[in-house]
Amino acid sequence: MQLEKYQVDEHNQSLLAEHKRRFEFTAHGVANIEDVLQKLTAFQIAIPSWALGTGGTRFGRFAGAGEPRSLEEKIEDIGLLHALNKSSGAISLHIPWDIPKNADAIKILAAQHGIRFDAVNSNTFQDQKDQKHSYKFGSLQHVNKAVRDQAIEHNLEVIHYGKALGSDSITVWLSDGSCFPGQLNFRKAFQHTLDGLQQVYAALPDNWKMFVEYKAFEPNFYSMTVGDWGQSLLYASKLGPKAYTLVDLGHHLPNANIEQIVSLLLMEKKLGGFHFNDSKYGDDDLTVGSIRPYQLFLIFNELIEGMDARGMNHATDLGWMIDASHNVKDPLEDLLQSVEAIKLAYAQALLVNRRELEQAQQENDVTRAQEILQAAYRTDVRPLVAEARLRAGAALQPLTLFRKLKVRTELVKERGAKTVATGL
Ligand code: RM4
Ligand code: MN
Ligand code: MN
Repeated sequence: MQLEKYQVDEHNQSLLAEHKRRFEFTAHGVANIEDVLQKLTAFQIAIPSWALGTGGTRFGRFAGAGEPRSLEEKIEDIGLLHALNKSSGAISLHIPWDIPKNADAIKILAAQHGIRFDAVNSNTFQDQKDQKHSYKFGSLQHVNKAVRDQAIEHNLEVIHYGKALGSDSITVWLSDGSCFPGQLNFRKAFQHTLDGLQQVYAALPDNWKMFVEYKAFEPNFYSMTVGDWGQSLLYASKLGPKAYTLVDLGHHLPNANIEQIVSLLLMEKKLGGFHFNDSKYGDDDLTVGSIRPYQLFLIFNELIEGMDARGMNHATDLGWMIDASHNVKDPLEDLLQSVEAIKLAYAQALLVNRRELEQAQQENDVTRAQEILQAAYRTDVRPLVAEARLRAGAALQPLTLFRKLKVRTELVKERGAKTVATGL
């Protein structure tokens, strides 16, 4: 299914008068409105290839209908999202769930939808059919060199696929760790992992980055070999300037101060990218902004502060990706909601009066500091994000239009009701 421009235009026309009223009301109070709108338009969020189908838990998976059956159909799905919001102009591939068999054809298809290739992801947390050695007891950390070599080889293959598609980064998330005390020699596990990552790092093309993603627990429940930002930073520092820490919002212990982590990583020039999602308990992979929108705003507040301090480009200097799982909602609707939540938090953070905040901090005026942050957070920025979309040729209300055009029904007609996408 392809969205036609006239469909977006008709939708926008019907909402335009009301939108203008609301936009002018909010814009009135924003001194640098054009700058804010331009930044919002430039900000793109990569969609993970593994999140276009219905996800599951270890208890079961309730497949949706009309799920993409191939990488081509996944790209078409992201094309639909991007046509609706002009904010999802990138895809992040997970190998081997989505192997581009004909890279040139895939590249052309993506370009037709205005989509580029973001970080490629390796997978050494599952055993694949015909795989020689098992990852049951880890991959890069493994006591057996043959297993480690196999995992290194896989990462090199992922880089190879990424190169063919014009990607410029690899995300390595390892499920390595241990489930019971005594199972693992922590020091040896770290050294093996470092050695493996060094070999992968050595194969990176000059313009590439490597993102080392950490996670506090699961699937290993006693220790994780890249368990927190300290360990990730240690690897990234030892690896070299092309290696960075990747922050996945769901990968922390409860109540971790993620905004502080972000601020310090940025200061150290070691923050590379983000996996957005939301959670109540752990790696819940829920819709961004559905549980803790204020925390998301505070994270963006530190991102902007830290990036501006270093003169970084908000849109291009870090990797912005969603990493979510859609167990009960339509994946495309869920992704539209997530992208919207990210943009709202970004817009709110752009409204923070930084000069006044700095002054309040200097004067230890704690009350004023809170007022400044919350004044920005409590601004209804939905009309600003909608205006940025309108100017980019997207829909004023992507979700409304998605439902009005019965996109999922169309996809079911094309693909059938019993389709299952690759992924978790
Ligand atoms: C992990 C982690 C990785 C993702 C896999 C599917 O928990 O978040 O980024 O690639 O899940
Ligand atoms: Mn992740
Ligand atoms: Mn995760």
